[in-house]
Amino acid sequence: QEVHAAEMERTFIAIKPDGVQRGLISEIVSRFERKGFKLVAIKLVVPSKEFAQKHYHDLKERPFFSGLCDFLSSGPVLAMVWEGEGVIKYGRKLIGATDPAKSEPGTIRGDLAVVVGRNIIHGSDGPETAKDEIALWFTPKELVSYTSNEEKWVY
Ligand code: FUP
Repeated sequence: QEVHAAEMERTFIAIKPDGVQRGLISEIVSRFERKGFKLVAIKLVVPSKEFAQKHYHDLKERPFFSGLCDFLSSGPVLAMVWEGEGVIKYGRKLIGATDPAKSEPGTIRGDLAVVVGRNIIHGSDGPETAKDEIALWFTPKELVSYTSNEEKWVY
């Protein structure tokens, strides 16, 4: 089966400051890698509060909005773009439910987090937000185009 890179779906995934501080980068990145998804952009950044507010603009009416934005801007965030068939939906599946108390064991939040305010990772929830979030966090030049040797075995 031939799948062309141009048709491939992309999603924005970020390890939040708690995940970075806890040393969970390699654990989380490896779950996406081993699944067969392809990393096309990655960088470590400390977002400003204004930037965090842009990222979470959909939640601005929620009572936890300010605390959430303070938290996201409190330290380094590992921002990434992952590519692959169905990566938006399946990325959410790998991540697990928003509240780690409800996420299944085997998921990232289910295995590695306890409370909703420190749920270690973000993943785009649909094609529109994926597009917007990738554009917010990365310039087009930062999205690297390459052929991974594994691709012909994944697809
Ligand atoms: P998710 O897409 O799973 O990250 O969930 P949401 O977009 O609904 O929420 C974004 C972030 O807000 C969560 F990761 C954690 C925080 N949050 C709270 O702190 N309290 C809540 O009740 C819900 C979300």
